[in-house]
Amino acid sequence: MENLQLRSFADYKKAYKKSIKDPEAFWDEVATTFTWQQKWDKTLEWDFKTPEVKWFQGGKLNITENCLDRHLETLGNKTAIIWEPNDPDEESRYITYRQLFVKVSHFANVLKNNGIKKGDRVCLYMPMIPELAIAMLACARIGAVHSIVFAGFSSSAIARRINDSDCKMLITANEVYRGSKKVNLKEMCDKALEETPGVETVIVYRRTVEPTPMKEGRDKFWFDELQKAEKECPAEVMDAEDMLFILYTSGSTGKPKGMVHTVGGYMVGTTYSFQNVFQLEKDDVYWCTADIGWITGHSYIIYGPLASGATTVMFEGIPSYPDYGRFWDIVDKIKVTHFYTAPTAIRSLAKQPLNFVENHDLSSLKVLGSVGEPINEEAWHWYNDNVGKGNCPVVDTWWQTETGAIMISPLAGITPTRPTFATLPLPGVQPVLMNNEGEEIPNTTEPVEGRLAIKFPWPSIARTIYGDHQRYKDVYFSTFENKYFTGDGAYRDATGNYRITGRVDDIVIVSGHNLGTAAIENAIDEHEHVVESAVVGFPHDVKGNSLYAYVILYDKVEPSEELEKEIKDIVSQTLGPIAKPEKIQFVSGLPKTRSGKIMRRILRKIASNDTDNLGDTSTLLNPEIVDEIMAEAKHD
Ligand code: 6R9
Repeated sequence: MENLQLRSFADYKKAYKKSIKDPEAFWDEVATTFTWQQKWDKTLEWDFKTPEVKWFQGGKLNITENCLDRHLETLGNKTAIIWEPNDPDEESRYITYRQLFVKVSHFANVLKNNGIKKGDRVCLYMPMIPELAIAMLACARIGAVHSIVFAGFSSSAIARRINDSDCKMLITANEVYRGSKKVNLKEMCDKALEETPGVETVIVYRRTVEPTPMKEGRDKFWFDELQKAEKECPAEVMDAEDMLFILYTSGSTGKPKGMVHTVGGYMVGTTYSFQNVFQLEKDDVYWCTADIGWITGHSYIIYGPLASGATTVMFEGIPSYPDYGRFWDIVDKIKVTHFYTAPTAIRSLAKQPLNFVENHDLSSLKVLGSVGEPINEEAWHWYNDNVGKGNCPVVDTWWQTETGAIMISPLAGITPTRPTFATLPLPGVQPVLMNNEGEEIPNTTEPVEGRLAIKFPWPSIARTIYGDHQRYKDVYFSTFENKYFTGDGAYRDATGNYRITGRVDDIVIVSGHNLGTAAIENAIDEHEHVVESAVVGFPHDVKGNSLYAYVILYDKVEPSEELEKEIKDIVSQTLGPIAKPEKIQFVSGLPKTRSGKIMRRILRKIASNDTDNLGDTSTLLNPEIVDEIMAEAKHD
């Protein structure tokens, strides 16, 4: 495997320049370092109007040959995955590249034996155990499309996602450990399966010994199926533009968006960015604490690290169990060199006494990463000073489910860092800031602020929204002509460094989870006593943001604490506990524009207790409502 790593800031600048001048030649050279069964004949075809993006057309490959087979000769005995269980007294698991190759091939035959073929969609609802990695790679091995649903989502969220992409199979575990709790995943699945007629088979991995009710003919145990399956499985020949996976992300209408990633470009983008941002050396131990249910886990626990032949850590538990020193305990125990986590985790750990950090030897650490939301100055310094001891570059990596790979980030040890700045675009990434008139803000040495867009395709961009190409066009390519719109705002300083300021649409990021306010409003509106609701985010010192719901009740219904609880429960059941509003205010009306749109800007300011400058309310249909809402607002 050839190394893709840039080694100096001069290297970076040279590569960046080349990638802009001749993107095709640049990515051609990167892509050549991978294993292809047949070389592509067209590097790029694109049109942001249609929109259509195709990379490496005519190329044939299988991503698992790049993540597994090609390492066997030189890295067969190297540890691919280190698994750390929820309970520190349970044994860790070390899986070498060769063992992983065998397990993936074996399980791929289980999929085949159960009727799964290339192109079929398979839903994975699993805890953070190696079998999740095995199942996803097994899908990729035979060309089936995995759709991983985060194992904290509710049954109706699972059902919606299964039906949206018509999954034929569901893979799950009977139970999952999460801190001191045990959650019954199979029960959640059974409830979801009442509404998913398309699912023919359910494969259940036994994580615990508890008895698990199984439905005859439909449900099968992982272990039993393995007994019946052959061990060897040739990799399916895939076109570069064949689908690799679908991953759902929140949208600003109620329906989640099934982002589609394809094999070739995604592999090239995640691997190139992984190697350059993190700058791993041969024996390093890399740990990304994300859940594989999110894009960060897909790209930077599994595909990027494995395609690079790295040792990647999977952690089943939570940062606070058995105590707030757990992360540092693991770093110390397995000598983690690269640690990648989210600002919300950093903030929650920073609130604890420092001895949780200081009791552990963190001298193995070389690089620290951050992802998921803007990292505030205080959290950045706490991380840098107490975890990195001032010796580890902090890479603040900005990207999205839709971008597949890191887009703006320092390269560790190479790009000068600056607290709260994601700094500079990776080679191949062409960001632009747009003003309120929809024009590009010129690249001068003036500091500027605007909406962040990208003006040229990169290999790992999502190709469409599953089953809804029009929505893909509307959401990402209609705000600015000929540009991909990220939904984020950003500031650019005099030296071209970017700082992401946050979402400018109706997505709120709570503890690193993207939540569409529309989906939460739809859930609240399901309550029989609710007429209408509006949900906004407000700043929270650990979670980044919290949710505030304004709710209008039917006449004659009295607001009560019980009703508040029922509303929270309904959200929890429909979307999962992470979407539960922290505050609910019953109101008699919502501020609306003359065209009937809720003025969220005002509601956001009231929720944030920042009402000195509410802006112009004169265009409202019902300006009097603002004073009423302000008078009864809930502030701590
Ligand atoms: C990878 C991931 C995407 C949204 C994105 C932005 C926010 C992610 C960030 C960041 C500031 C960073 N975001 N990384 N904001 N600095 N380093 O998180 O994907 O779950 O799709 O979220 O997260 O708002 O638009 P996803």
